[in-house]
Amino acid sequence: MTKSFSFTLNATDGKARTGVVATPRGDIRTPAFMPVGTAATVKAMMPESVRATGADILLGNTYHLMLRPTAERIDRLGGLHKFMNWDRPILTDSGGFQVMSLSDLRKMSEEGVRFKSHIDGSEHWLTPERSMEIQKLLGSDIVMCFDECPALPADRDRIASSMRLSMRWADRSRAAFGDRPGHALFGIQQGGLEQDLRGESAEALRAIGFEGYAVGGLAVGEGQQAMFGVLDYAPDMLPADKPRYLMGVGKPDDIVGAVARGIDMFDCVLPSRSGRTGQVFTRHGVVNIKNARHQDDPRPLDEACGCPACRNYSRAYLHHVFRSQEIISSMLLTWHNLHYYQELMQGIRDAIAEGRFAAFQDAFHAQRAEGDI
Ligand code: PRF
Ligand code: ZN
Repeated sequence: MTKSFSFTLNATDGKARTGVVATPRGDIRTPAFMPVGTAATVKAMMPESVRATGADILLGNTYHLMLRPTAERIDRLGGLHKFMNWDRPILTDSGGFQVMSLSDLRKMSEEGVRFKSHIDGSEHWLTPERSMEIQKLLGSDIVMCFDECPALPADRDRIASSMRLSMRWADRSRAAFGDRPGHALFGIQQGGLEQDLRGESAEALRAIGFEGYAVGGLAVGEGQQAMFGVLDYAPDMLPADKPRYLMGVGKPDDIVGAVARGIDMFDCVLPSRSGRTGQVFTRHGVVNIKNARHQDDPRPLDEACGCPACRNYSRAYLHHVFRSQEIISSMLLTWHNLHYYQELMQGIRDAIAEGRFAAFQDAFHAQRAEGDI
């Protein structure tokens, strides 16, 4: 018998929750942070290194993989897990959001979206049905509905009609996904910053029924205050017994604030991308390794961090290899950043389990207020 997909809540503290999403490929401890492996790699990291940072699950992208090397090729080669040498769970985004942000010459209709590849200008179609087919060919464990996410600010009519289109696409995604034991389909709530539209969207998704629910359409230019304003009510509109995933978020303080409002899963390019641009996350805030103040500094990036960059190298060395554009710079800084994020998530999970999440939040903000010394 195939092991099934399930979500178990172990503890709550205020609105914050900790639990486990169980899948046939392994457990995902929540609140969870998913490193982004867009093109079948978490850039600058071996999969075993990503695992060593504490990641339980990676995110992959329909949009990028359908264009190169194509979903059919990955399927012929045994699926995405084998292709990229990651045997734990993979969540794939459905492509709609990336088409909007990356492709050229998009044409939207009820049926789906036609677009030109940002790589070679070739023409492609994505529909809810094709997105489900691609995510199946990839072998994704958690499949996302095909949706549309308008950039903010947008007027209310545009937000409403886009949300309603996404809900019709959610219905088509559910039908096309079919019956796949051990695999999950997540719905995506839209509705911008409008409480009633968020409610209408949640209602539509609950009527269809999903294994998990994402809050989409945030972190698209509205700012943290407005995002938290929506998160004050949006997670409560989604079923309490299913995982809730905030897509594309975020900075460490976004994550802490979203967990406090009832979110269980996150993904963001920030730790990996910043690793390649010299931005380093520490418990005292962001450090830019490019800064000349590091060039003679024999201390590690973060005394308290157990990652290879902090255990084995000085700030002076990390500064030097960054300035010299050496490949090891991206490797070490990405490792550190992913390690920082996973330690943050572990700290969050422990605090919720022990009923001290409010104190954890206070300590988190106090340490950052000290600044890097
Ligand atoms: N929809 C999808 N992917 C996403 C988003 C969305 O709204 C966001 C919004 N932050 C990031 N990634 N499908
Ligand atoms: Zn480190």
